[in-house]
Amino acid sequence: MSFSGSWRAFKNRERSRPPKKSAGRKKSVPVYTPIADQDSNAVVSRVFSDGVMSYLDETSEEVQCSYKRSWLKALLAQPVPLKDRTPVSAGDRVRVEGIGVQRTLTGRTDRGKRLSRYAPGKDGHSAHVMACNIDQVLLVTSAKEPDFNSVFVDRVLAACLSEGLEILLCINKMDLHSAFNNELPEWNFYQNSALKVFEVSVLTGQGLVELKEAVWKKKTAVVGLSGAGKTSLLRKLLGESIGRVGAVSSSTQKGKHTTTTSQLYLIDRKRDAFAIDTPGVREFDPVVALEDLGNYFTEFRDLPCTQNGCKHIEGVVCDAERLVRYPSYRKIYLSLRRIQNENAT
Ligand SMILES: Nc1nc2c(ncn2[C@@H]2O[C@H](COP(=O)(O)OP(=O)(O)OP(=O)(O)O)[C@@H](O)[C@H]2O)c(=O)[nH]1
Ligand SMILES: [Mg+2]
Ligand SMILES: [Zn+2]
Repeated sequence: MSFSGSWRAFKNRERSRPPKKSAGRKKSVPVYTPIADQDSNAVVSRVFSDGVMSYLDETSEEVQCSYKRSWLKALLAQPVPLKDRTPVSAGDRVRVEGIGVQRTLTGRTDRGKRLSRYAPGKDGHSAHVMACNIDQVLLVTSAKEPDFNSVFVDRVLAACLSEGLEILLCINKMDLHSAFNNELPEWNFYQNSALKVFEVSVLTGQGLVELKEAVWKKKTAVVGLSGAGKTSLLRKLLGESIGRVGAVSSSTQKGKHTTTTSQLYLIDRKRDAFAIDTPGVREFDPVVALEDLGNYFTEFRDLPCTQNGCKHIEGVVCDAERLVRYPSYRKIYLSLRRIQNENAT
């Protein structure tokens, strides 16, 4: 099967098909069953509108395949609280059948830990699963160009903590950082928390040995704002031939969205280690329950008002307001509340 339009257009095509002659008889809902891990034989490396690229376990060859139609239909018929933007994502364990240009994806295993954000669309928000079956997230920020953004960090942290993912916080472009009057860096809060923080520079090589050690044997998703240097870093860690690197705009100091879709790179042919480069996103709204957001701001947990069920929002003066990350919490809470209200209507 092949379809050259968008994923949404494909779904609509499925819906708008004329009723079959058997209309009137009760329609059976196609049965969807995830495959067992031992029945998978490939890992998805990249997702397109009409199919995927995946690495075959046996040869590590990266091959293109389309979706088996009946499988896709059954998957789409599943009732879920929040739809996924695409049927599979980078890191998914799948079964690929056939050879050459006839290869089809015929099944997907149940997923392990994933990194997701809300993705806006015409019919409300869906879940953009940026990477799945991962152990950890390498959150790449930069000291400058673009400026360090702690709200973005807190958004990704919430997504990781809700999934139980390990977090490596990387501050890249340390060559552009200058500490005036011994001022504490903007990421000082995180250095004093339980997070692993790596100050690095692709340009000078600072901190890269330690970072390589931390990703070498793991399944890692690399995430961050456009232009922070995710692909540049991966090139240093995995080899210069991968991906494309793009300059930061000199007027806005923002990246130009050089990486446009998640791409998995195998580190270990035995499928035990890989890194997924993700596209720099402008917005990152973590897919977490609103009432749980406070749990991911660990310093809020022991506040007396938290113990009394306060969500630190409704205009009542509360203990959380004096905390460093309160403005960040409030921003994320309000954007999630807006999205979840929109999706409910
Ligand atoms: N000064 C300096 N520049 C760097 C460093 N690392 C990366 N850059 C530059 O930053 C720019 C953006 O790098 P990319 O690797 O494309 O950034 P990205 O995070 O992958 O961006 P997207 O793919 O758009 O999400 C390029 O011009 C890099 O050369 C660094 O350590 N220091
Ligand atoms: Mg990139
Ligand atoms: Zn409170």
